[in-house]
Amino acid sequence: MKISSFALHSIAIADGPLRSSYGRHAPYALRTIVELRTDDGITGWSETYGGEKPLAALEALRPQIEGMNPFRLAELFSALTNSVAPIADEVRGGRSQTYLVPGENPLDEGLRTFAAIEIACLDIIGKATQQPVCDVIGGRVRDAVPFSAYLFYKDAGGGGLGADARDDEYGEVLSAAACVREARQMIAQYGFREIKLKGGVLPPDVEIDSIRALRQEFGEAYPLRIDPNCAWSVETSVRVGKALRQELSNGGYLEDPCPTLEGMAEVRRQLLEQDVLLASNVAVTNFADVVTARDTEAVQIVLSDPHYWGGLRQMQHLSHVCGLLGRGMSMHSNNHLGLSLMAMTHAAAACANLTYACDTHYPWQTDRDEIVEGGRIRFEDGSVRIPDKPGLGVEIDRDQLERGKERYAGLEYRKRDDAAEMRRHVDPAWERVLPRW
Ligand code: GKR
Ligand code: MG
Repeated sequence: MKISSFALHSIAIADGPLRSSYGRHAPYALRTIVELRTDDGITGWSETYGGEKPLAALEALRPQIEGMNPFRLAELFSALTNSVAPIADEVRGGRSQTYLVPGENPLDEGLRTFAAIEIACLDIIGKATQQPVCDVIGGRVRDAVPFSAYLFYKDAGGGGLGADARDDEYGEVLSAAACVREARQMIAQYGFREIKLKGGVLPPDVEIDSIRALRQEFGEAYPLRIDPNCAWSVETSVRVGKALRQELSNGGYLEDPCPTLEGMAEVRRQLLEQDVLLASNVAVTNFADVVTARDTEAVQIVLSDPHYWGGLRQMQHLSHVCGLLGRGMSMHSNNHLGLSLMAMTHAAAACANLTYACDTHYPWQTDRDEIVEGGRIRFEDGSVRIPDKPGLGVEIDRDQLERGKERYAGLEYRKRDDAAEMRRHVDPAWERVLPRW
């Protein structure tokens, strides 16, 4: 079997004005859809980061992909991941995503690019062997994968522009009370059983109030996590950790409270008595970081993500390494459609050491943008079930794909820039300062 055609589709999907320490989301998020077709007529799909850079990295692989046997992935993996292009000192020093959004870290560019190809090849292999992807990679350990309610502070607005503007399902969310309302709505619709709040937006005391209000509303049956994406100093992180000691225990955690693994290690040392667990997708982005996280006890829970850890099989290795090193494992997300959701679901289904519900931005996207046939993926009690179908278990609606491409063509930007959005709409002098508090 050979790959006979390789197509890349750049799309834009409406996104609300969600806030984080990076700034504010633009009216559209960018994604790239990879389409591989084999000489015997099987099509495999995947979804990854959007915009010019990820597109160019994938396009550069065309000579290797065309004619490749989709079952033989090891050579491509080595070619893309065994050498790292020269990296600026400030990035190398951190080996992390502190100042960059996931999808932009030059250290894992090869892994991201490989992942997009691997996932589409696994879709082909599943369709060729009539097996779901999670069973192709060694077999599922669960039939359904739990996700968490991913709450964001946000300005009013539902995303999209002009005639394409979307309804604002959740309204403005800039207080503890609004946060509870958002959670109620999201949980009623999807049935999530764990809650994550994206913090680092409002002064820490307001965010402490939000977590307390969520605990009061939902009780201990709903574990809570908060992720300020490095917006706090070590001192503030320790203060918040102490204040939220009870709320963040019993299956919850404090995610990337401050910059760097060294900072996290100090936070954990000072919170030892409170036993607040620390999680990371910013300071821990590769296997070497996991070892340092264990040696220094900086991080107890690693956030995986097939999109930048190198695909589904690397996620399984990570799950094994986390088990060996006594780390828990959860999953990170960025804005995505159903194709990514299914890749995340298959990956998580085949990871024995996944110990927490996965993150997903899926509730922030709408039916109008979904490109999988049949519309939005359904959640049952906060979980996505592995479909009884080969491959990833979804097909692509080509009309919807075309609409996504038209939206992308009409946009002026080709890269995520949350700081620029913040300056445009909230504060003309806004800069990303870490730590801010
Ligand atoms: O969507 O603004 C966002 C998030 O802040 C996202 O970019 C992060 O990558 O969800 C992510 C996280 O957990 O850090
Ligand atoms: Mg995070």
